Amino acid sequence: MHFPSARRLLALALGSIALAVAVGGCSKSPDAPPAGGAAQKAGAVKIGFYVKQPEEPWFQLEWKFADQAARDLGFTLIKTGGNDGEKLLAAIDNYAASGAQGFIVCTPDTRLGPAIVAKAKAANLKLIAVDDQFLGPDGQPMKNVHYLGISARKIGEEVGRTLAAEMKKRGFDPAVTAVCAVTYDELATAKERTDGAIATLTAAGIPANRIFKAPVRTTDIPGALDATNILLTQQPGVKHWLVCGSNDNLVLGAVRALEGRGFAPESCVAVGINGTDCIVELEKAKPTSFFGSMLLQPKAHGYQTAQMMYKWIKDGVEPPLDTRTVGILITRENFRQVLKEQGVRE
Ligand code: FCA
Repeated sequence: MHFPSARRLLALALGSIALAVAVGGCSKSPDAPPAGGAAQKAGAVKIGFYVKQPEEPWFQLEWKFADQAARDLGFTLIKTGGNDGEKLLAAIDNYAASGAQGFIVCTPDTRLGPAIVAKAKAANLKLIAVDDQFLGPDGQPMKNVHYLGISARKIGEEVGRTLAAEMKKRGFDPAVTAVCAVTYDELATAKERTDGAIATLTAAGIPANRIFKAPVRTTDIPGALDATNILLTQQPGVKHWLVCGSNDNLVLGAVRALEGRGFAPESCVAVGINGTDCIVELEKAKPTSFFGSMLLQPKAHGYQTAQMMYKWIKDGVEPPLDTRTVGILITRENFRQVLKEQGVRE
């Protein structure tokens, strides 16, 4: 993930607003045919769907379910992705130019919230934020922007409970057991998840000085592998690690780091979040330290957001401002069944 300086962010935002005014101005003109040309039917609904990390199975599933909504309801979906604020701002121009009436977005940087809102308004595009809630100039969540996300704290707490229960079940000696929380505190939903896990592990009796954070620089498996390796070097005495993180990939990176250091799979317990990016891991013939994951609801995040947007555009039905989804624990024992029940897998 990129961290543009405050000045660069401002320049980006101002530039994009000017552009949006120009583009919005054109597409609103009653005389000009909408860009997209003759192929576009009058009144046809077009919806953009931007995701920050299109390589993550989580986001691929969101798109897959949004595509399903497009087929069921009969609208055109324009999918764009990339972990780059400039790419997102350009995509919004493109949605407007193609005659879309709204878009759903998981932004690469939540601090771009005010710029995204300004651009959407100028181009007369309806807007729903998914997964990552926008932050206002005061650093607080923009509660006036429609949002669908997870109950991050509660889901994190469930991760913590699962880790504490496994520690007990396996009889780990508390003197040589510690927590590795792979964190990305720059993103509110990510921080709430690991804070929740840490809070329940603390309540379960793990002392604060046995809880370590491994902050990532990039939110992917290599980023988590690097962050965890630093921690493992600093704490050579730990025999059993309880691993939590803000999503599957960060926890998988930690599991790979533990393997690299020779930890036996059963000597550590790792629990992810998403449940969509760890299926290959759970399918491995030999168990790894990756015990399970909190499966989220990609269908709600993809299909439901697209449906909300469609109804808003077509029938003027405004979606609720804040919708939160829950998670279910999947493990090697139940994942096939639960993924099926939840419609994630056939
Ligand atoms: C964030 C994470 C994703 C997913 C989503 C619900 O955007 O980066 O992996 O957990 O929230």
